[in-house]
Amino acid sequence: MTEQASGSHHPQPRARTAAPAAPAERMTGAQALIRSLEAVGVDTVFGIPGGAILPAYDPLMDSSKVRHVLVRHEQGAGHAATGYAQATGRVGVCMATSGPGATNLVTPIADAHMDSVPIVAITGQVASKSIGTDAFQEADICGITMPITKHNFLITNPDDIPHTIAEAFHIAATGRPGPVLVDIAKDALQNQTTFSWPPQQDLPGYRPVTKPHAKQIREAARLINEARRPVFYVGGGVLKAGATGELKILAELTGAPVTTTLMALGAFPDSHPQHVGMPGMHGDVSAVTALQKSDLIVALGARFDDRVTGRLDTFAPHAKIVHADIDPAEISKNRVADVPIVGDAREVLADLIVAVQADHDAGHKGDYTEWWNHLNFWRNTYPLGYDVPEDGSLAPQQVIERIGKLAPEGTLFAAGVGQHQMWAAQFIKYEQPGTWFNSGGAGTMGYAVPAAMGAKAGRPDATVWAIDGDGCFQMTNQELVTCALNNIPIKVAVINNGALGMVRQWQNLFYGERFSNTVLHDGAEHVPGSTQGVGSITNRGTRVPDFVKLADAMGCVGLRCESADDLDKVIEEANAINDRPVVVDFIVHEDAMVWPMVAAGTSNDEIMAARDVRPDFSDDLDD
Ligand SMILES: Cc1ncc(C[n+]2csc(CCOP(=O)(O)OP(=O)(O)O)c2C)c(N)n1
Repeated sequence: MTEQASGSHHPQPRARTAAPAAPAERMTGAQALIRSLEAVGVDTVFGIPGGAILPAYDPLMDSSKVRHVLVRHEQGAGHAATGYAQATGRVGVCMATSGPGATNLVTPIADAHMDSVPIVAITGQVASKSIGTDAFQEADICGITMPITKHNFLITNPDDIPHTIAEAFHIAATGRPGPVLVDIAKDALQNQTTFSWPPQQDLPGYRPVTKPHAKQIREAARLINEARRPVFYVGGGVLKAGATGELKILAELTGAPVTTTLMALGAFPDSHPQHVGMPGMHGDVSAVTALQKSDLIVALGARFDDRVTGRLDTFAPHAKIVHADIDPAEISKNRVADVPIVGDAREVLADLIVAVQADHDAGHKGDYTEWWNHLNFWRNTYPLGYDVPEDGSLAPQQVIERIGKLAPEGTLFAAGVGQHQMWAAQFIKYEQPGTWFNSGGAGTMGYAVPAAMGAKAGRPDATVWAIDGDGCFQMTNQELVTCALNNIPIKVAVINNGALGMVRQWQNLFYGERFSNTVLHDGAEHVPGSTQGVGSITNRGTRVPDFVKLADAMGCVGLRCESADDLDKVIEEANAINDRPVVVDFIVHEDAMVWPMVAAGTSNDEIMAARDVRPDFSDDLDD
């Protein structure tokens, strides 16, 4: 079995196992590249050809194992590789030519780096003797991507192709996963080499530690059982390690509350009684406050991101920190750990289960009854909610909530960046791992459509909804053409508020309602009853472009929904179309805001449950 051969929707990067040995054969570097991709088990590559990478596209045409999906923009290829990786747990692959082809991959590579997603980007480079001469379409993509890749390689000798590809996939998928770039000079693709498999890998110094230290585990278990107000702070690393089963066992064994970050939604069922919600800038009051008032935070595959901690020097002032992460560089980076644990989240959790149980058996078990009284009070007093407009127009939260409710079992959701992303995190219930993808670290507008495309290409059996904003959608919607032509029938909900909503929200709150350059419609005051343009019920302005016509022009079905009365009917219509991509233009109110909110740079203590609604915390926990 190759490292990619066994399909599972669980997004855990696979460890490598060797493919059967192949006898040495003479061939071009380009042929060796395709054979290497086949050997590591690649089944899908997203890309666009061009001069420098052209030699690789010729043998690619003959591969019966590797499907190439011709995208419309390299950014789409990169995010598709990310979506594919997140949906399948395998390494995603994208390919581009030199110069602008490669630089168009920079954003998705940076995005994958911030969210620790295993992808391999293969780029053509100008011929080796031209490197450094400002040759046509030359860009130093290794230099450019140095800080945003886990590792990158420049190949100028065809003999290096097989082992470098093997190493690239190994690095991308193991330890803390991440993007690896392989830049190959054109002459290395054209020249002859000898191909044999498996190649000899040479990665001195690359030895990710997966097994946690027993002493640290015992210490963590002791703290868990001694704590009065513990919280499990679960990050995306738990999903990547495939550790959700172990997490559930440990959580139930201890009885402690669990929060799952934006990158970890689905790692612990939203409906589980111990789930206190998502922390962060737009997290649940209960989750933010649980961390803030805790006396012990057990961070698992999470990185104390500023969106979670708020103002760092006021974050969780009474908490001791157990921090488990596969990447030692994360530990004590933002918040000093009392108990640092380096290891794979699955192994950490498995060992913690044994250690906590041993303490219980010895008569030491935490009593969190009092803590749960507080948690339940916050949970019940400040639940998520939204206002439904009185004029019959659509509330964006309601649209997203209904899409979640009406989605077939096992639906995958990919979001763009903005208000709709936060509402998709808040109002869709995630019960299973690997069902929610978004650009958490980088916050890349334009992520949703191509990521959904990649997810659907990797998991054709699953329904895939992209929840997108009208701003985001206009950045990468051209990949719907790719979807239409390649039988990748995704569904896209454009939450069309006629504005760059999240930025507008900040202008609303922090810039005195001066809406500088956040209006996407034509600005015209709507005349009631007018048939001009779209958005004839709600709001002002004609929405340009008309997304229904645009969808139609791209070979998709275009639907529109403007009123709450039609909402379920339109969503069900979209759910029933499985032979083509569908775009639904949901015309929603432009004034809705995302709540709760911890304003950037302020303390989590300042969380606002809604506009002018500051939760009242009894201070009896601040001892
Ligand atoms: C590539 C990129 N450019 C700019 C931003 C800054 N930004 C964050 S959210 C946002 C508005 C998004 O608007 P839209 O897609 O309509 O979503 P909404 O917030 O209205 O739901 C902008 C411009 C970004 N995150 N990414």
